[in-house]
Amino acid sequence: MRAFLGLGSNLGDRAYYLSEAVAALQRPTITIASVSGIYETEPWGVQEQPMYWNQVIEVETSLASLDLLHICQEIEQQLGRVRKEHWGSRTIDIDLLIYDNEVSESDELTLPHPYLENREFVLAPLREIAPDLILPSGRSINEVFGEGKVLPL
Ligand code: PH2
Ligand code: MG
Ligand code: MG
Repeated sequence: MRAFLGLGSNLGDRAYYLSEAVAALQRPTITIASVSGIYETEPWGVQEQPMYWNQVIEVETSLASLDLLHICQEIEQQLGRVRKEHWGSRTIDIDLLIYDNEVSESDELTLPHPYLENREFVLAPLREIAPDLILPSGRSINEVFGEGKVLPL
């Protein structure tokens, strides 16, 4: 299956956490198909926190969506993520944005990611690596712009 993952970091060495997350995702069941550039982005939601660095990657995986989610969560743990405030600062966040055409609303996982089309910090890197993508709303990624300033590094 093809999936897109959103990576974000706004605590500590942001470049280190992003590159460690990409490296840790590489395993027999997950192939990294493309990696966007890094974008410096203003915090979305809770504004009083440091600037984020965000990146989106495309993966090809034999894992079911929940298994992929659990691997993302394990990697967040390994990279020192501490969950405090909702939408608060974090060393690394790995979100499952899109998993094939799967639509789900379980307690654990909502697919596609509920704020995908509102967040420019997700849309800009996604547009870079998947310019032909049709978003869950049925619109082309090239005609949808979210909120928040983003600056390619
Ligand atoms: N993640 C959030 C909340 N706000 N803002 C930016 N710019 N980048 C993020 O990755 C981000 C955010 C919750 O996951
Ligand atoms: Mg997130
Ligand atoms: Mg998350």
